[in-house]
Amino acid sequence: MKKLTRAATVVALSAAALFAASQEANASIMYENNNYGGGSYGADNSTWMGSFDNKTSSVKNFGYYVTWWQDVNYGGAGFGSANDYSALGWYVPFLGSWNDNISSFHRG
Ligand SMILES: [Ca+2]
Repeated sequence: MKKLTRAATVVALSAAALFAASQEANASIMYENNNYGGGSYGADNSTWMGSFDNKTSSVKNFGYYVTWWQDVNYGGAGFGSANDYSALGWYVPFLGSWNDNISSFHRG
């Protein structure tokens, strides 16, 4: 019984490690609220974010340089950075607010 418990713990830890690795492998994780709150959407690249279109309010990049676009398929105004932004409406003060405006993005 003790052996089984230990095996189950190892499996659970491995699953957690894999999940963490897959999250960090994303170029960007977008959050629907400021300060990385609410629902999230993560990917290296996305030409269209589906139901997350125009919902991003904060973003983490894990050190990757990422370019965001205000329209789908990398269209409209673009902005690139490797920084994290806890409130896009405040920290990217050009071409209007980027809060609730990102429609596509790609690494690089
Ligand atoms: Ca948009």
